[in-house]
Amino acid sequence: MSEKHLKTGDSLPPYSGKLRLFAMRFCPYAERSVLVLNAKKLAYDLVFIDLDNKPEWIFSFNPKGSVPVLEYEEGKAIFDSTIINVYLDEKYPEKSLSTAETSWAVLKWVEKMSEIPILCALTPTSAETYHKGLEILQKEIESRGTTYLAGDQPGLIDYTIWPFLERFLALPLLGKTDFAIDQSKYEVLTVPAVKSYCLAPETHSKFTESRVKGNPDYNMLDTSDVVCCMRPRKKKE
Ligand SMILES: N[C@@H](CCC(=O)N[C@@H](CS)C(=O)NCC(=O)O)C(=O)O
Repeated sequence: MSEKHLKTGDSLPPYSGKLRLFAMRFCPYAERSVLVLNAKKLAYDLVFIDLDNKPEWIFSFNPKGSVPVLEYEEGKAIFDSTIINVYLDEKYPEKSLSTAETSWAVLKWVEKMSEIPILCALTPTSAETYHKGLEILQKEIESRGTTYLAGDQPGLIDYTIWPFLERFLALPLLGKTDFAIDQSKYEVLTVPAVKSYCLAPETHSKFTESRVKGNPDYNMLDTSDVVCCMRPRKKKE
């Protein structure tokens, strides 16, 4: 899988017949859908796009030009991570990730937490909201005696919140130690679907720094020695 982000003028890679997800490597919403594709062990192609210089064809899949977008049949696409994930879970029910257990209160908190701008624009108030939400989710898990929000196995709700937890781990590296979370509190870190795509806090902070400077380094994983999923990556020859 190439980590290179396609940009304006680049052509659309040929459709292989598999599901195809258009994403940006550092986008938490796109990550939600990658995690669900992985958890359901579906075959798919992943195409990254440069959000500052978008390839023209992305608008034919999503007029908003945002990611993630799922091309589920050639030329047919849906967008928005929540919609994509519900679609995938219903279309491929073999390993169902939804659960009737999740309470409305938890769903509301997850929604609230997902709206919080992280890394680049976190404020003390939004960090406080996030921590409160995390506490409520943790209490819910404890009161039900399960490992995850969805039960003994992670489900849609866990994959929906995970990308935000992952990014919170990078806060100390960006000088925001007070806002950091205790990762030992949340078991989803040990799940294979998460492990194979998650990025180390160092990687998130490096990308964020480039973004704050106004020049997001979308292709940094293609060219540098940054740590991905705790594994050192080789420099390209
Ligand atoms: N509600 C959407 C949010 C998606 C979103 O905001 N994605 C960002 C990237 S992280 C994006 O594509 N922004 C549009 C842009 O940068 O032009 C979802 O859950 O999929």
